[in-house]
Amino acid sequence: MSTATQTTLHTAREGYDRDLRVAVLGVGMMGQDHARRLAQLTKGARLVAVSDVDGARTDAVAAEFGVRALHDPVAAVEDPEVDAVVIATPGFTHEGLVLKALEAGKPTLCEKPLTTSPETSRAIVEAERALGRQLVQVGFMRRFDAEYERLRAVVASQELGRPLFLHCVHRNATTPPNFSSEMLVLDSVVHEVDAARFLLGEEITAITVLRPGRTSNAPEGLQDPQFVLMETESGALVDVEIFVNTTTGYVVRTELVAERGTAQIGLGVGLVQQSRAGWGGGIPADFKERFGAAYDVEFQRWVDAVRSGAGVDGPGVWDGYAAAAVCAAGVESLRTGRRVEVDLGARV
Ligand code: ISE
Repeated sequence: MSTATQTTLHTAREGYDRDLRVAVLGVGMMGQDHARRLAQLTKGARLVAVSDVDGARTDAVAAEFGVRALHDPVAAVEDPEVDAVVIATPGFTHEGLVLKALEAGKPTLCEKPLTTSPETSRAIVEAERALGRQLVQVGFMRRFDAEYERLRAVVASQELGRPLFLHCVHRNATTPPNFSSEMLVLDSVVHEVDAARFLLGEEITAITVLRPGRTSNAPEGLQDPQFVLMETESGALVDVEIFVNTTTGYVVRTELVAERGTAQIGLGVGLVQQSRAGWGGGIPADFKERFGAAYDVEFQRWVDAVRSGAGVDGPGVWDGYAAAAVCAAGVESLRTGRRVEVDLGARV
């Protein structure tokens, strides 16, 4: 590449021929994981700053990676030495930060949820549309998992015929403090919503959330497990067992039932060991372990897309909006016990 070309490739629209300078906003558990990924693994990217409402945590993580500590996340978005941002702050802060990033023309990888309501997510869809180019990718990492990609290819090839059911299992060992019954839908089932849309290539039109008997392992007042039934445009049904205090480990499994066969992912049959103690394998402790490789691929493809000027390579703001709309309907169903229809309105 000539020197003249090199000096022109330095904006989000044109792309970058040098390492992308990335700031991570929010360095709790997930943000720290992403900061490490950017600092140590992702090619073509350089972690340059971190920011968190917790000043001491910002300073500690910044020192660990030898990068700048920026205590104001908005200043981090606007910083001229930051090319792109990863948003891993709590969901309620996403709307303001994503809008700022759009205003500043900064490519953004925003952890799910895009925002906490369909209305605010829709406003972001419209703001990006007004800008005339894609700048925001949403962190639905399962789309980068090899098993999900294979299952999607099976559906797309139509070799098993029309999809009739997706049976999904989503189990966590425990929940963090203050995890509410609504969060089973907003924080956990949201992944199944996006995965179903990704696998089937269609929108969800209605959702019903049922309250089965509670496990005694769940904290007082938490409706755990829940059973979710979603309907799609083509008439396929997606059911989800969401159970987040199993005490055992992290299990995410999906079975497609189609006209001429079935296909399953997430069986977790990695290493099977035999010894005097018996035979068997391990269960991942959490999503960082189960989807670690998917996060790595997600970040690499995002950085490559931003450097090439494409902006995103994966789920965009429409996907974030659709998931927010289905989950809001799910929360309504959880509260009322009724089936709730989802109307996304016209695609913009
Ligand atoms: C968590 O926030 C995640 O995003 C995980 O992928 C999900 O499995 C878990 O249930 C959520 O709490």
